[in-house]
Amino acid sequence: MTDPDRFLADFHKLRSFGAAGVGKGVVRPAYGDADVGARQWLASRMTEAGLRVEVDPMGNVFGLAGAGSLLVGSHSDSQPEGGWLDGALGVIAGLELARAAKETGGPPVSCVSFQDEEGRWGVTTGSAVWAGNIEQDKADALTDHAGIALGDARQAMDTMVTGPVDPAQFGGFIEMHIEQGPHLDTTGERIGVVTDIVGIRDMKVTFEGQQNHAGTTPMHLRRDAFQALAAFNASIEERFRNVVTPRTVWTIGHVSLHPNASSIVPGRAVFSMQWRDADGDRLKRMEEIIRDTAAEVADARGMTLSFGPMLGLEPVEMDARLRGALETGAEEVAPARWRRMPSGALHDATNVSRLMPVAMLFVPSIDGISHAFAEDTREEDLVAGLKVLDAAVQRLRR
Ligand code: HGY
Ligand code: MN
Ligand code: MN
Repeated sequence: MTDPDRFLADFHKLRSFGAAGVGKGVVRPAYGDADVGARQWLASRMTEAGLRVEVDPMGNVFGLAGAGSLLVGSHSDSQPEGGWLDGALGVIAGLELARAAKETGGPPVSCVSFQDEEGRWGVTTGSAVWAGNIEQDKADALTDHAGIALGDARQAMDTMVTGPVDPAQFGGFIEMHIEQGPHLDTTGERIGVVTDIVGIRDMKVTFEGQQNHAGTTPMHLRRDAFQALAAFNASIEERFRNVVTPRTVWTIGHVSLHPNASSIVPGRAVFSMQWRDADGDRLKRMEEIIRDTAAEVADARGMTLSFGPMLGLEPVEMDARLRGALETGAEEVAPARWRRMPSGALHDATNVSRLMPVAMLFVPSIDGISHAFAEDTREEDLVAGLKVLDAAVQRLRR
């Protein structure tokens, strides 16, 4: 039997690595001291639970229970400003299920914490490399916003690495997560069983103009990289209108202006362009609009334009058998207070679906807030999610 108190205690302990900000905030970016410290602690908890710890070259930490086991987990790195639940929930739930299975002699459960799910270097990088969605040498060449290469950063975990971890030993993967959106909180439902996960595209765009004096350069002679970015943004909002649906999202979340000073016409703007949708064709159409619009803006304003590597993941559907077990578990634990729903956030399950059947369940996010210090969920809902997962694992054994 899983132990809710032990589960919650481990959860609060994990939060102490990188605890920050008000409330239950966490700053635990991939390969930083807090992240590596958390992974060392997780490995020790897995060992205490009788699991065999293996760590692959990316720093994905596995607690192994043997051939044919179900893999349960998520990620323990965070956004630059994150909450205590994103990823951590699935990791600690996996640890508790694996531990309970060892204690009771139940069906074997292995657990995992994937590395860099939050994409300091890309999109769900640790599971992407493990699943073969991106080759290790290509991933190693990616740089974060500070210019640090993944290949250098991952050396922070070298002492923990044991070698490649064979995916063939797992019968399937289940990831529990917070919803990170408003739907369950708004309806008062307690569990979401995921039907599918959207696809994503993400790339850096650079406009290079002419750095110059902000007092003496006449407006008509400027080649202002910020103004190019502003014009690009206004134009894509307009051009996307006939292409997108209410579920389509796009974000310019990171902007770097050079040299970023009040009295200098900016010479360079580097920004992230990310878009998500459940339809691969629509993602492609949006890419065309982005590339064409950027080229037109660059042309009209005398800019040099360049694009970084485009990273992406395709939309994926959840496995019917695993999903059915979660649905039955949800009805047992929260009768008539659960729903089927798509995921607008990306998850490690997308990558793992290349290797084995996958499924996911959600618990509510208070006020729908995530990727922020204010992220939270009622503890009774965290425990309800654990119980659904437990019920599903028992059912899958039969
Ligand atoms: O951005 C995402 O969807 C995820 O939290 N990495
Ligand atoms: Mn997450
Ligand atoms: Mn996240």
